[in-house]
Amino acid sequence: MIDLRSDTVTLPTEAMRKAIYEAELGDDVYGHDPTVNRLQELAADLLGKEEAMLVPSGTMGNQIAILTHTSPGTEVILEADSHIYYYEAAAASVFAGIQPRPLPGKRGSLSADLVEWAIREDDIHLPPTSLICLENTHNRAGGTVVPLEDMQAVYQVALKHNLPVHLDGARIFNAAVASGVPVKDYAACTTSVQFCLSKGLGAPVGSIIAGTHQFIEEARRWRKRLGGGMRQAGIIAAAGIVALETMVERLAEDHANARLLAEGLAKIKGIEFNPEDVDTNIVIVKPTTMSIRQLGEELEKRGILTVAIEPDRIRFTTNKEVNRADIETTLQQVKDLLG
Ligand code: TLP
Repeated sequence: MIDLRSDTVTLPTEAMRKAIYEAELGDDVYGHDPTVNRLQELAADLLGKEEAMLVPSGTMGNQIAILTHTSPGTEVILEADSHIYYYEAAAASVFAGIQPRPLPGKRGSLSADLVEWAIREDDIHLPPTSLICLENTHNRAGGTVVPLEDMQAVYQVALKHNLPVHLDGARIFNAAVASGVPVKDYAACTTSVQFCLSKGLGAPVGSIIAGTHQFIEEARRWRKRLGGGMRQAGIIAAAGIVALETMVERLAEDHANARLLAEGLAKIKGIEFNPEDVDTNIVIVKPTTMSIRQLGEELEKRGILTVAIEPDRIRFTTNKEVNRADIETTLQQVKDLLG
């Protein structure tokens, strides 16, 4: 199978499996797992944050950040197509009791002016704004890199209004590799960051959240409440360390494969799509001569897995399990079906 459903389908490398086998372990709920501690220090250092914490998933990381920054009855500003709003099963409403305030973005980026406009005045009719969430790269916008200047502008607004900014940086290393902007610079315009070890970086499980010492102290309590306190979690962290130390630059290969796919797809008649929209490893297109459902099924019969992300849009996500030849095969199959 050529699995282009997501970069979450990536399997641990040999080096990861070896590191897992050899990991020095302890009980992380006591803070006594040396491998977890090593990963957390490495992650905090990469992000330029005081402290970092391992969590089981990106979703839990985002939700812990929301729970830590907000209180029930407040409002969270986020992009209308963001993962937190779209794909986390309304967790922020269920657990944090917040009201989301979705705003339209441009290629996933929120304008600082719009954010400032949406911040609530002090009025008993209105829910106080408690948090601004950003996403980089932006998944549903097509893996787009949110420009650093846009993030800086939103951060300035947040500082002015004394509000925290949480970054869903599930794929922040993709943004960094594609733009040449260090992850530290993106993280510098946030109060907290979540990133995933288990996507393009190839680790089997785990995400990191990072922020100040005080933020992580409180976040640790939320992780425990949610049942995310893990014991010999060094098993997970060991692969995470290999991911951060050896798998970041490799993301450029996924980006090159996505570009090859994008340029090939753009030449196929039955597809509406601008290849210039592709910044990283996600390619989202709209076929015009076949339904998404039928296209997905036909591709699957030919050994190619994709996901429908709208009734009329299909997503291809390049990842380390897929090589250039697989992309060429995919292009040929799509061409045969639609061309
Ligand atoms: N994204 C998954 C699905 O949930 C849609 C994917 O296949 O792309 N933030 C962003 C921007 C994400 O794309 C994802 C996962 C998450 C958070 C959640 O991470 P996990 O899956 O670890 O909970």
